[in-house]
Amino acid sequence: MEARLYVIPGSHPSMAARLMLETKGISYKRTDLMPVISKVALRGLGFPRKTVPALKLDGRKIQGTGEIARELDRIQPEPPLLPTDPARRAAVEEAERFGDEELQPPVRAILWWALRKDKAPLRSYSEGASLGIPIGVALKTAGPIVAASARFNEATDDNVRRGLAALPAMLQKIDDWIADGTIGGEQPNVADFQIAPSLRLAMTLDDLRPAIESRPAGELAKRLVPTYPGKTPPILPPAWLQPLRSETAAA
Ligand SMILES: N[C@@H](CCC(=O)N[C@@H](CS)C(=O)NCC(=O)O)C(=O)O
Repeated sequence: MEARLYVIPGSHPSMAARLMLETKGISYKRTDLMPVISKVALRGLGFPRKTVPALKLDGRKIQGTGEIARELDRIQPEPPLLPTDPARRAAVEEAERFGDEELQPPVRAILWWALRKDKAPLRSYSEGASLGIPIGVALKTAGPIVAASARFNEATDDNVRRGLAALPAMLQKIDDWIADGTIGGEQPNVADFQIAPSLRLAMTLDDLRPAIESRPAGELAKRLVPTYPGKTPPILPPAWLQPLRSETAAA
């Protein structure tokens, strides 16, 4: 089987796809793409949409974490990413949907907001990546890419404030799913792999890590994704972090 995964360094859904391939024991090659340029590259490669992760599997093109998970279960059923029991599958799919649609976007917006304010941490997110050009050159030309990514991902002040305010309830939801066994089991499922990388990416921001790392959600993220590239020193306005401060105090 020939597998090649197209990713953006530091991208949380890309990390989800990497973990899914690894848990299945499927060996694959990886192509690292720069954000924004990735959109053109993926269309040029014949993928129907413009986002990573995108997987070429024996010439077939599979795109998006959800599609990739289902295709991997089809070609390699063990260990399963989706449970077969209907009630359990519905619970896992709801947690997966939440991770994909509700958790991924604010984490992405918060990070691009921070990188637009200060591009210096960008280098840390490219650790271990191979972009086809020297990393120093890539970073020197990163200004327009960061600006465009912040725009595409709606990294406005209002949106980021809303995302930060919503985070405590999202973390509680994840802790509750861990407590009731929907996620956090010995054998990770599709929702574990969807949620943990987003938490892990959020934890690369010094502003967010204290509110996440010591609760069950943070423990799960560290267990499933022991290392994650990137580190952003404190940058968010303290007033915006107020909703998370009370979380840290309660933890
Ligand atoms: N919900 C989709 C999201 C995919 C997505 O939005 N990926 C981002 C990277 S995290 C992307 O490709 N963005 C294009 C860009 O940054 O230029 C999934 O889980 O596959």
